[in-house]
Amino acid sequence: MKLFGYWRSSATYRVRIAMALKGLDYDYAAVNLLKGEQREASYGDLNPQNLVPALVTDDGATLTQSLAIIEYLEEAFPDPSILPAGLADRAHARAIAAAIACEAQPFMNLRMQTFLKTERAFDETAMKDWLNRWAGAAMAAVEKIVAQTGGDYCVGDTPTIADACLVPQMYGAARFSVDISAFPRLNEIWKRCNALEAFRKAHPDNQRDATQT
Ligand SMILES: N[C@@H](CCC(=O)N[C@@H](CS)C(=O)NCC(=O)O)C(=O)O
Repeated sequence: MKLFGYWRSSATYRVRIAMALKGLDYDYAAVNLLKGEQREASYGDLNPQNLVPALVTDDGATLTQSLAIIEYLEEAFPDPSILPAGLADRAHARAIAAAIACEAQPFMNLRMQTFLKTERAFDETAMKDWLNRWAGAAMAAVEKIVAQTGGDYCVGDTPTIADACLVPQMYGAARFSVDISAFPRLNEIWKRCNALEAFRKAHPDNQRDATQT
């Protein structure tokens, strides 16, 4: 398999965590978002949305959207599973993943921030307010959900797709000055995940394009 991504991309980071939890090897192609390589025609052929990640499977299929890629990995390589055992818990884990991927992360996206800064004259303070208002609110809801579903991790006591989404979200939120101190349960789980080898391996700083800015 070949993963197209960027070291700091939280959506790519999710897929790297899922791959690492499942012990999967893959080739990696760095797409430098700051240089706009996601908008080059060759990459657009792979992902018409011009977003990372994309995964080319061993069968030659090109997959996009991190949650769809993670679900593919779960079905293609079910052991170890990154979904909880119970049906309701599986839905909880998917709901947390979706709350982060659909309702929190999009506000932190490069193209969104570039638009606000360059076309709407947002300064650092306005940007911080925007991110806290929208991404922060979505994360506050996840903090409440996890208070009901969580054990050591977001759902129960084993890392799942929910943790694969939470950890990159916390990393990005901290980077963009979202007040993550308001989320004690999420911080606790983030810290616990970061102590695991799979999460260490998937961390942005440990990618070979980590110096690209
Ligand atoms: N919903 C998509 C989001 C993908 C996404 O937003 N990728 C960002 C990096 S995290 C990207 O490629 N941004 C490029 C840009 O904004 O131009 C997924 O989960 O894969």
